[in-house]
Amino acid sequence: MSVFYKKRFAPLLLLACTGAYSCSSSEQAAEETPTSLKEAAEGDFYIGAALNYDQVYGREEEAVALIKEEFNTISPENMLKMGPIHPEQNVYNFEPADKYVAFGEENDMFTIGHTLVWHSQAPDWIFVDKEGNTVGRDTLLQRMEDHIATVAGRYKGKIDGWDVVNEALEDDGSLRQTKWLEIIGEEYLQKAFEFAKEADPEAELYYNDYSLWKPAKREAAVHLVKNLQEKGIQVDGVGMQGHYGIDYPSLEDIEASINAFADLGVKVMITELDVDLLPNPSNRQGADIAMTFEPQEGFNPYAEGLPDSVQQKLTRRYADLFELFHKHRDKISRVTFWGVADKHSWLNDWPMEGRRSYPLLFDRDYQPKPAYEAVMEAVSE
Ligand code: 9MR
Repeated sequence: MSVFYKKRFAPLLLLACTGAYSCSSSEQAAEETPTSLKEAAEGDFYIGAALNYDQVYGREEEAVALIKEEFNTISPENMLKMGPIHPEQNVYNFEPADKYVAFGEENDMFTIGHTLVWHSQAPDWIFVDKEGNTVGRDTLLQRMEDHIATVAGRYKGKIDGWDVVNEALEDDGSLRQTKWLEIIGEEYLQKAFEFAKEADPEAELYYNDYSLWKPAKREAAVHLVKNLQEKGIQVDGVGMQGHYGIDYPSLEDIEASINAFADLGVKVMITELDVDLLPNPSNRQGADIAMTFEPQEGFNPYAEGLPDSVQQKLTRRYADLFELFHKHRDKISRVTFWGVADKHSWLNDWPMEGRRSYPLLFDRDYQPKPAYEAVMEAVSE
């Protein structure tokens, strides 16, 4: 019996097994069959999704129902980033973030904060003075501290884990040349973690990045975390953003990184998971949002729907990924999808606008895809 079949019919069997009726062993087995992703992975890792504005405002009922049913951890896709929440020096836009955090609390979910320090979506004001000149090191450190104290402080005890620093590395393993690095120097990494610890001593603190399966980037992330640990800085986990393709990266590369980060004694998390199966306009891999392309003919091949053969490839890919995650369930604390249903995925517009993308487990009508079933099977083993 397929998992999806059992998911739909388990409640009926459960009903039939109560009262005067006794159950056969297959009926009993169906009773124990998990009926959601979170239930299937219970005891192994949390399973989550990133929420968008409509979802936290309750404007997308079908998605909200799925989130409550399937997931036990949530991430904010955009509302806690520095630009949206702190658009001007003395202006904070807390409302969407408050709603997000309240949703997590009401539904008893492991609630993630994303993200305190990132080069992208940092508001322009933060790096310049009133005359538009680049600020000095002390000023930027002060602003960073104020931001972290205000935002992480506001959600103290409510946000369970923070992506403290996001995407500080280039794919070749060098430190990304950002304003944070340019103005403060390498110490900005340490400071971000220190300020976060001060703002909420109980929250878990993470380093989060994409393409951490690449050997050079893996080594660099290990070095980065080790460096912080040697300075006595608390780092609780590494988030491996899972912006993967249908045929890259290899499972071996992902596995090597899971092992390398676990060897540091920190939690490993698969964050931002989605599988892109649309044609690749360049050789790009990863999630550098600055890398975009003008729409071109031939690059939106599944505008009318996904052929069965491609659906099957996606299903196989998800099965392979989750078999790997299941194998390493002693190291992995959380797997979070970057979105709920295909409809709203950022991959409909990146790296090329207006495409029809199919990267998640739920289709545009919020129905589970065959890949959902494959994931249920893989984590239920
Ligand atoms: O999914 C997010 C998209 O809606 C935003 O426009 C974009 C720019 O802020 O960020 C996307 O999320 C990114 C995440 O915050 C960090 N890793 C890469 C993700 C995909 O770009």
